[in-house]
Amino acid sequence: MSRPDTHMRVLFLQKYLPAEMIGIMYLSSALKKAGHEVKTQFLPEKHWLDKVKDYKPDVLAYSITTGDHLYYLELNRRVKEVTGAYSVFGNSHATFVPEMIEEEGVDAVCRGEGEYAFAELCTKLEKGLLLRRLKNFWIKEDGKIYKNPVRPLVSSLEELGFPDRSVIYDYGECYRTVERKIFITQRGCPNSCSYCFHHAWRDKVYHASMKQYVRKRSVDHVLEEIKLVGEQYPLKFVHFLDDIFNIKDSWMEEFCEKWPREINLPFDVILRTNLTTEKQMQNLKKVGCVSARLAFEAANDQIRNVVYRKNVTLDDIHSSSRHVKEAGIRLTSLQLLGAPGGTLQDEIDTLKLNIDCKVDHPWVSLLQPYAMTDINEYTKNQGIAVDAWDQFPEKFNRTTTVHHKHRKELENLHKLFPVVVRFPFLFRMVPFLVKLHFLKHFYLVSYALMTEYMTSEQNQLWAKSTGKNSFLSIPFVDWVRRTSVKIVLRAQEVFFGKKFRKAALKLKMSSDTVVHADEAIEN
Ligand code: B12
Repeated sequence: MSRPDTHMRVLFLQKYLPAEMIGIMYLSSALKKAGHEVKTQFLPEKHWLDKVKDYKPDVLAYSITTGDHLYYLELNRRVKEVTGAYSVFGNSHATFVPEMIEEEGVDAVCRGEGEYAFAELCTKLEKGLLLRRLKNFWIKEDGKIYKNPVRPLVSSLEELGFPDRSVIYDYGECYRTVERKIFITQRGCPNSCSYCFHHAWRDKVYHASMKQYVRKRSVDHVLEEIKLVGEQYPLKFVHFLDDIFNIKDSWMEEFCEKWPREINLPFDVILRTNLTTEKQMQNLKKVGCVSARLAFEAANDQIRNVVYRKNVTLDDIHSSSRHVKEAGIRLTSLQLLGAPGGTLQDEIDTLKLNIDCKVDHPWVSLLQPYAMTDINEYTKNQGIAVDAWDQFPEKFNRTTTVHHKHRKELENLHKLFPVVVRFPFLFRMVPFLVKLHFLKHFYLVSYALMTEYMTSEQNQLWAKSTGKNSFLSIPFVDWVRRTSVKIVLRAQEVFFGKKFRKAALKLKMSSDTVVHADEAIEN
């Protein structure tokens, strides 16, 4: 398999997603530093298998989340058959369900952070050394499975250098050409929300302290990366995808002081409600923040703080929303419907909370109790969770894998949610409307159209902030254009197969300003 005079050729096989993959970029950077060659093959793409064969990879790499793991396992079997290469899986699903090592075709499963682990694996493979004691890996060798502990977390993110964007941008044209790019300034989170991966990653995989787990890059390091990316690629809008951008007040102050001088581009952020202050919002607005996301999750205190362990008050939600709105920043909220033990009225209260907070763009998900999270144990103990990860949907915003008495009403409410936030006069009818199950397709269409319209509003904001506002960015015009193109592409996809999927994604990349958004009509 390995050529005597050379390094390993690593090939990431990756589905097109609505945003570029920072994890793969970091891995590529570490692999290249260790002397290996790295490439990404995006899917679906014409003649992709021929391209894979031409590259002659030594190592096949997959970055997988729960819901798309079956797709990648099947893909790997197919590619392994024709290349005979060594296969390595990483990311959340691999970390939390390492038992996937038992699957046919899987050679190694990486748990946790992969930079040093993956580079070491490739170097050992190249030298023909034993792999069985390699930290972070559950690994097959000589017909046996070895389960190794993780190495310590990376202590300073800066020692990793910048993520290697070329590994994505060179092979995924739509990621390179889009002028809105993702940046991540930290790893870890000090909170223990029961539905999120952080507490499981921190306490159950790493057994790490808060200090070890929560790491933030310096403002200068972040700004330097953005500057470099701007020199090499089209960049007009910065999308900070940190789980909590305002985690450290002093960092925020330094950021707001340096940003206009050094970068001066519009950007958006995700904030935590109980850390969001009026002063912060005024400062963020001044330096170019146009949109902010706040996670509400649920209006009911018991659900939000006991079941979800969010640890924020209703007052925090109201005041942070007010600060965002008063600063003139577009407010997006996130909620997680379908909490175990919640009643339909609890969900309706969350809808009301969004109306009261005058949310511009509500994002609504249905709870998925992912592996190793505490909410998973909770739902399992109550006997209301599905027990097989293979039943998880690829996206968390359509159906729930938790059983509820009022499941159908819940799914209707999910579809009505953005419509009612926008047209609050409908609110009083909601308890009645959710029971009209024969209207569920109508609700789905209204949901799709409403979320598309909200995305068009977001697009206009983006166009205005980057000086590209025109007749075409008027929300109604953008909405008609994108919706009709999507309908045509969707129809072509249904009738002529997957080859139109890439065109649909390209449209999404070029016109949406949001990621993690409900993929409306494309679903
Ligand atoms: C950006 C992001 C996205 C982006 C890009 C996703 C991507 N694949 O990179 C978009 C918007 C497309 C997205 C979509 C979704 N996401 Co998302 N996303 C994130 C987010 C906020 C940051 C990811 C990131 O870049 N982290 C920084 C990098 C450096 O870390 P990393 O990606 O974990 O990679 C490291 C390790 O995991 C490992 N590693 C990763 N891949 C590999 C591969 C190999 C071979 C090896 C050896 C190691 C390795 O090494 C990397 C470097 O240390 C995370 C939450 C978070 N804070 O991490 C959620 C998260 C990954 N998303 C999540 C979910 C649920 C989704 C969706 C299902 C949501 C939906 N639409 O319904 C989809 C699924 C899409 C998909 N198929 O991947 C969950 C996954 C839970 C799970 N158990 O699987 C997370 C953990 C959020 C959460 N709070 O629970 N997401």
